[in-house]
Amino acid sequence: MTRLIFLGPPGAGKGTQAQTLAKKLNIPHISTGDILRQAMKEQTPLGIKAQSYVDGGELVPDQLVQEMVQERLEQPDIKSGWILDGFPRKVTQAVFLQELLEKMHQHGERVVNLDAPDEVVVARLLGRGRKDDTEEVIRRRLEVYRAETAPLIDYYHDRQKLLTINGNQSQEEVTADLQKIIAS
Ligand code: B4P
Repeated sequence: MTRLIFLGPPGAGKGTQAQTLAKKLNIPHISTGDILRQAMKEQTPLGIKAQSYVDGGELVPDQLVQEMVQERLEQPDIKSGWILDGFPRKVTQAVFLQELLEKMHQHGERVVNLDAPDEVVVARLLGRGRKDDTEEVIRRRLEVYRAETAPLIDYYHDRQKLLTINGNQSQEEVTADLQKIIAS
């Protein structure tokens, strides 16, 4: 049973790899960024509340994201495994997730830390050009990553759940490393 969390700075390849792997393993890819972007596009109450945070490169408040993730993890398709991409992004979210997974008997997850240097991720994101991919917003997302998300590396390392992969390789090389590490 594959239950994976993807961690890493913006642009490290979380979304890219999570999507590829989920397809290969035929399990759901749950991306909080994608769910938020869809909600913003449809102008749902969640999307309206989230918009200014995402546009500014800030994290959306925990309660909104946590409710969204809980709702998604309560769908029947997660029984065969899942990949969480972009959640948790803070220690408070990680604690919430751990309690939720234990309650749902869905624990045993592993955490993939996908890393790449700042210059590489900035160049990738500028090349993609999403609305929140301007240089100023990318710099803010990196600051938020270092302050809020990077502490999760120690958090999961201490719990013996952490696997680290070099994201500064071609997409195919990263996928190959991922498949090796998951199989081991
Ligand atoms: P996300 O959608 O999660 O965006 P991201 O961190 O920028 O990474 P993404 O997964 O999209 O990019 P990837 O590295 O795959 O979050 C967006 C916003 O939503 C956040 O800023 C926040 O506001 C909000 N949010 C989401 N989750 C939240 C949470 N839990 N709590 C609070 N707020 C939350 O790819 C980037 C680019 O690199 C692509 O163009 C790709 O093609 C390219 N690329 C990937 N791998 C490559 C490789 N190996 N070589 C070359 N290019 C590569």
